[in-house]
Amino acid sequence: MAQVAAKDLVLAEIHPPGHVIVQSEEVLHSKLAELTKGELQVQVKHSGQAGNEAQAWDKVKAGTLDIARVNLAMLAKDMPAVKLVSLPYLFRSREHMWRVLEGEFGKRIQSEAEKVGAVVLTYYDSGTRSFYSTKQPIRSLADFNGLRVRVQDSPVYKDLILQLGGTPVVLPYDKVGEAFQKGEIDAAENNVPSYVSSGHYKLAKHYSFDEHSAVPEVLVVSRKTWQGLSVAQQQALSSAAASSSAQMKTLWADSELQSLAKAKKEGAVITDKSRMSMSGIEGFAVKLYSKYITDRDELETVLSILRTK
Ligand code: BDP
Repeated sequence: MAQVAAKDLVLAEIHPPGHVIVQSEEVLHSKLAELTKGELQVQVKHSGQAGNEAQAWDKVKAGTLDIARVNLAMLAKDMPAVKLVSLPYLFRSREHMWRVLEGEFGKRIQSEAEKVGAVVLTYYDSGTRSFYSTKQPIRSLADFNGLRVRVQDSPVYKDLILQLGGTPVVLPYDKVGEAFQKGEIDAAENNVPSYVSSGHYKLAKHYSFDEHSAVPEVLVVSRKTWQGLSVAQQQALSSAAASSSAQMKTLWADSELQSLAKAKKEGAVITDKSRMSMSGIEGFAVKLYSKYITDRDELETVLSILRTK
């Protein structure tokens, strides 16, 4: 087969340098250059230079962007399996989540991605997501009453906020700070590294550790780009992606700790899970589960996730 010429693959990333995800993409870059002796390079377009997540995902599907790093929750509209994995309180632990992604369920995600024109390269940790608010801490279900809560563009999260009694406001990540400043939203939710790196901790200083979801990050390459690579290049890209994900696993916990320390030092008020009274939340979760588990197969899938040791 003819040798494929040296090329740059553009990777769209919304986070700025210094974020643990960007650090992991730098590992991807150097590992790939090393494995292909510079023949294949990843150019990380950080800070949203190549568009927001929804735009990047659309371009990957259309084959006009090589690689996107997005939060898996953003793919829920196109991939039924993602709706299931976005359900709150699904994973018992980070280890549980990884075993699910690396098992049968991961294969289903892969095949659903392929149907819409993308290949899953790897996943990255994203910790757990919790709510944060401007005026007062969220400590119980009653605190959601009338609250305008920014969510990612995912039907599951819109429904979660509605169930809790708040008003969901869908906004791209880069518009959240402005919406807080203009008083258009009262709350949002994210993991601690993103809460801090985005500067949201300065605008909404009450962070309440309810840890309602744990949806990983995903690295997807367009089918068009994938098919334009030689088999050796595909293997190098997969292997470099796996190395960057492994490296990220070692960086994540530290990034959470450092971000939390910074937020606290600069005035964020953290409410621990033990100080929150979210009793009754199971009732809302059940309603959400029954809406999204639409048939026997989906039920089997969710049960097999829950049964994964
Ligand atoms: C961050 C994820 C990013 C999400 C963002 C958000 O890394 O991919 O899209 O949250 O809330 O933690 O939009």
